[in-house]
Amino acid sequence: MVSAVSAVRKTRALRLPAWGEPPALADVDVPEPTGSEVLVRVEAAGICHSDLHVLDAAPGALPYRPPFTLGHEIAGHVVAGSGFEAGERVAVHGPWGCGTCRRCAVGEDNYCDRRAELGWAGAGLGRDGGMAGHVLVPHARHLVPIGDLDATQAAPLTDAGLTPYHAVARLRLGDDASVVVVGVGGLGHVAIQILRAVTKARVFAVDVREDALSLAGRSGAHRTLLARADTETVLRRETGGADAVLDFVGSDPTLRLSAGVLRPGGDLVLVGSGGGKLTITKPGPLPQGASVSLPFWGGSRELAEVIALARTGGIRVETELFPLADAGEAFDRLRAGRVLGRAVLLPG
Ligand code: FEH
Ligand code: ZN
Ligand code: ZN
Repeated sequence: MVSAVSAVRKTRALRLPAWGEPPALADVDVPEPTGSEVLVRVEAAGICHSDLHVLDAAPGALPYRPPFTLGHEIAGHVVAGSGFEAGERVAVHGPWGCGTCRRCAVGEDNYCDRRAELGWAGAGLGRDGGMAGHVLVPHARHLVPIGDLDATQAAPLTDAGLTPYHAVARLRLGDDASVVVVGVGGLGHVAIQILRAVTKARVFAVDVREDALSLAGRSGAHRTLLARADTETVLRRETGGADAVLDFVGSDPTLRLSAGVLRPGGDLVLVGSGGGKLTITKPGPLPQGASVSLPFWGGSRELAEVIALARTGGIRVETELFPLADAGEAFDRLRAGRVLGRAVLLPG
């Protein structure tokens, strides 16, 4: 007779054991869903620069309480729980808010009004995430059906697709607009595809890496520029002043470049968490009438639109796949800037 103890199934998970410690693989109990929870068998989990920020955080810098499983870019299929049939293939909307405020009520957990009270930001961000064989999702409202979309596409799209999609959705771009994408990494290359899919803008891409600019070209950029001392001059001349600049790096130099190429009345969209600074004064580095926004992730309704766009072939994430057991190598490659597109873990 199988004892009750041995009947508990185990799943392999990449955990943050404590602040400042390296992530470690561990066999943890497969959680049982109760109430509104849904248990998902993870098929793929993307790795994001924000995961590095979590790993590098000093104790107390983030409101999370380790140990917890990492991973906020998740796709797989439902095992059990309320609201979905077992076997249905889903993407997980990674920001998990309070569930009761006006923002969470419409799936905008990314802007939850009570976020400061929660002690977490979502899957793999203070709550157990999806770099594991299974993930327990608090409510079916965080799940988006993906149909036959490959999970190694759906997982990274939950952030590398959703974040640029949400950033672009806020822009009002005329058919003759010029948009500059600064930084062609996991988010930037999808941003280029989204701009080409949903706008008529001319898309200019800037990066410091030749291989990233090749990816930008393959993603549909009309013009790619290797970042140099004259890049601002060249971009100002070729765009006549950019209607929008999406900065996916967010460093001092990229913010200076972004402000410098912006057209009067243009939109500076800061997405990257590079910690760069830009002084907003009048007069100052920004042109008259400029708007600055700091979009964060996106809503679950927008995620459904991203998945629909991917299912029609409108966008496709450049991925490099790693078994979960090789997560350490994947993180090292990302930290060294040697991942083209998005690294995706396969829990197996
Ligand atoms: C997640 C958590 C905290 C900061 C930034 C992020 C992004 O990766 C979400 O797009
Ligand atoms: Zn992320
Ligand atoms: Zn909320």
